[in-house]
Amino acid sequence: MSQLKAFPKGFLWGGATAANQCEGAYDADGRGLANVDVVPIGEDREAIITGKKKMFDFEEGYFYPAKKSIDMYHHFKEDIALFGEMGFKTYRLSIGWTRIFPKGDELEPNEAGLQFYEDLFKECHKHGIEPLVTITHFDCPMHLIKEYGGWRNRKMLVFYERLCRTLFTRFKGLVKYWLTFNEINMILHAPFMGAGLYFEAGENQDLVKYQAAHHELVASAIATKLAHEIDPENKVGCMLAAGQYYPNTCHPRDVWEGLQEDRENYFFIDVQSRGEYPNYAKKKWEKLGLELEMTEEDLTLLKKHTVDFISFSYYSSRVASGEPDVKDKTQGNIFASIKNPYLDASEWGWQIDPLGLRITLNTIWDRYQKPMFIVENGLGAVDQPDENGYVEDDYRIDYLREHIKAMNDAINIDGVDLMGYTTWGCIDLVSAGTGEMKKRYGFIYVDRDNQGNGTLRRSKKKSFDWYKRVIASNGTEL
Ligand code: P53
Repeated sequence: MSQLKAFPKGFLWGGATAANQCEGAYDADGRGLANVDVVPIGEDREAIITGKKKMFDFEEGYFYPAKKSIDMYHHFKEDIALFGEMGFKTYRLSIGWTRIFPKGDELEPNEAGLQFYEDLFKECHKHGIEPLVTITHFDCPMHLIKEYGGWRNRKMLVFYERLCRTLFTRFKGLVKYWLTFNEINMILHAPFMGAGLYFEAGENQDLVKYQAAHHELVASAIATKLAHEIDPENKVGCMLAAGQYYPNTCHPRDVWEGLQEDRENYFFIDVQSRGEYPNYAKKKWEKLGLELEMTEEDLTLLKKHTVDFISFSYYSSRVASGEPDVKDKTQGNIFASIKNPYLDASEWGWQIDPLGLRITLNTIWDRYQKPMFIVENGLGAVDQPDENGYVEDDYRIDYLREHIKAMNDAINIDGVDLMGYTTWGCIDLVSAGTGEMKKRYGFIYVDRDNQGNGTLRRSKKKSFDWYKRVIASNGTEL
């Protein structure tokens, strides 16, 4: 055990989940179908989440893990009590859009869906936990995809605004931290899962993706505006899938490539945080011959309603090469990256780099000077439970300890402003990338396998008590 300087007073320790990866109950109480429901486990998954293979409904011969997930819809009291026992200060969760608006374009919300989240937020407060709410974590109502083409359509602004107004009004006083879009840059890498985009043959995919991104960015600004109007206490954040690119060598060509790759991700945050499209983006569209549709009013909204804080997920750093023949890519991640020979990797090939987190924190801080929030970090691993469901997950503890130390260095040595830390999948849940249950991140084990077998029983892993002590000591006992 090492002694460290404490984290700032009021630091928001906790854990994170996403609706479709844990709630299950996909058709309960009037919930409508969403893109995240119809992505099956198995070899077609990647083609589906990237918008190459069409899957707009459940089909024979596939298993859809999100239908039931870990059924948190019916277990949330038990689960939140366990988070409370660990001493969580915050719990990041997302709203299932189709629980509130089953089709997406209705004028009136579904009361049962609102009541579910109201009960859930009240349960959080009962345990002294501040909810941190992602408005959309990859989900888009299927009806909006079939009728309007998802985020490619400008009408989405109206539907999203209605969702936000409903949430901010109904949950005023219960929720004050909001994230507009989970991993907004994922639209470029997983366009169907991230934004309900399916591509027709021969279509200019770049144009569709950037037009959809523009709609999301304006929607995010509208949400920020509304959140502040409805309750000045509200704090709104953007959310980036982060991870610094390193050049593969010190060849300037590789450094240049790394800069380009980083910009592809920071592009979104540049807009949400600084309020303007960066020149490099405009030049890129010009070069690709993309003419995006945007109004003066859009640009004013972007300029005026920038975010209060910057949140991001961090699992790994990445490597870029400007040399066309370098193809040694890591696996298991829709973000392309070259292998870094200095790093170990998880069982899914995600490279482990705690110093990369410190580098990423400093880079984002230097770029924006806004408070930051790490809202996802963790190790997806295979766990071996004993007959009581106990797992000795020292590998997970090691991963988290090193990342928490890196955060501590960034705060106490480098002086970045970090509000909080929520580990990903604080309770085991369905993997977004692969659809597996076997890829576990939790402090709490859930008895369920890739095929959907299991009792759903919850049990504490070794990391449960470890994280409890980390929080109780405000990060000094690791
Ligand atoms: P899984 C890829 C790269 C970075 C973040 O991922 C990613 C992904 C998607 O696989 O997504 C985030 O479950 C996302 C979560 C997701 C988590 O990372 O594939 O916000 O929904 O579960 C971990 O191991």
